[in-house]
Amino acid sequence: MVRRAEPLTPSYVPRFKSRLHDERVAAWLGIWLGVAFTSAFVTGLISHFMQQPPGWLMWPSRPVNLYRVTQGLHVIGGLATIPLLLAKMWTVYPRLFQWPPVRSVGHAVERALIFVLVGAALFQVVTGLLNISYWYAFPFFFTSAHYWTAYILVGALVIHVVNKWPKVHRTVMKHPEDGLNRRGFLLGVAAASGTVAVTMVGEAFSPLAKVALLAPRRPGVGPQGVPVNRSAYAAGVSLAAANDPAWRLQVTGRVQRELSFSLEELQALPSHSARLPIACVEGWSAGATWQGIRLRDLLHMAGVAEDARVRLISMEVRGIFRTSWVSSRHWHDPLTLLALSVNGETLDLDHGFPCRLIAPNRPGVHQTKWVRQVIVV
Ligand code: HEM
Ligand SMILES: Nc1nc2c(c(=O)[nH]1)N[C@H]1C(S)=C(S)[C@@H](COP(=O)(O)O)O[C@H]1N2
Ligand SMILES: [Mo]
Repeated sequence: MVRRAEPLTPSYVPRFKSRLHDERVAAWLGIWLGVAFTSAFVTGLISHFMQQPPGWLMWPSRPVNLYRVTQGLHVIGGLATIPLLLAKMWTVYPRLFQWPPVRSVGHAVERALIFVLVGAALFQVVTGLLNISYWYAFPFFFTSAHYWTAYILVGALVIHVVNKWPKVHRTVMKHPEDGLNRRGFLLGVAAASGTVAVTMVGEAFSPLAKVALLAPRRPGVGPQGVPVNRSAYAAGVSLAAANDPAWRLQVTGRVQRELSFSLEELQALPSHSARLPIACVEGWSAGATWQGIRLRDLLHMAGVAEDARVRLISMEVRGIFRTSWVSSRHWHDPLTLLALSVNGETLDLDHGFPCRLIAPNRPGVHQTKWVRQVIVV
């Protein structure tokens, strides 16, 4: 093949001799990152649409662990992507000094999009990492910024993949043999990524909880063996208020008869148990055995339409988690409980005493604690 002569490069443009800055390493890292970002996008959208379902969409309540798996994959997979992203940036950074910087309008656009791609990728992992570390250092609302940047990232990624596909095809698909130091570098990056994954995955997969050194929450660690996300103190719910003899659980709204129960009356109702996880949007999850009243039993006692939606209200006065919606699919599920106890003990105040929702395949933010009112709509 005849190559055009490279244009003369000015002397201030540095030269990079390492073979690790080559196309082949960049292509392999690119493939891995493409898979990782696609998985983050899909699982991220699942999380978004579980929390804000459009009118036509009703999530199934089974399998019970679905959200636990998708959100665990999102957060733990996302963190394992960081070493890949850093390695990729290091491999290709000599291109910043490429001469001439642009060859055509098309090339200029292509390069500009790479800056968008890198910026969006860094933004996603940095905001995600800060969010799960409870370090709200950014002045914007995490969820919206992270959500919209996902589309920018994926848009730029698709264009980038289309542009680079011939190169990937040439360097990766057609050359099965490889140099040792390239392979060693890629193995090292994969090992770094694997280490992050292994030291995180125990936050969702309890057999590995002991090695979850990087995880902010761990199954088994917390009152009654279940981690607590926001304590009663932080939510402004006092033991005195929860223990108040005047406390009632109310079932109101579009019902045939309004109901009101004291704690003793609730305890006297038929009780059921369910083995279900709390699966936090932050990626950690923990299974527990819950005991309490089926929400559907309460709603049938009150007399409601089969397709009614239900809104739960917490004793918590402020805070975005003080209410949540329960779809008809979810309240019909026999595993959906207003739990009074967990792992054989009366709920700890931090787990929502006197009464909290626990339902299958539902983000933790919607497992409302300290429920005091069930409103049928
Ligand atoms: C270190 C990497 C990452 C971490 C730790 C992380 C963390 C999180 C967390 C904690 C949430 C839940 C937000 C909430 O509902 O309150 C979330 C949602 C989401 N993430 Fe990520 N993320 C990471 C990377 C990514 C990447 C690379 C993408 C895009 C390809 C992405 C796209 C999304 C989307 C679309 C949502 C849904 C936002 C919503 O509910 O509106 N994330 N992420
Ligand atoms: N009223 C109320 N309910 C709440 C919360 C809250 O802050 N207030 N936190 C939610 C979140 S984010 C999670 S992950 C689960 C955690 O439940 P746990 O603290 O019992 O593990 O409760 C949910 N229910
Ligand atoms: Mo959560």
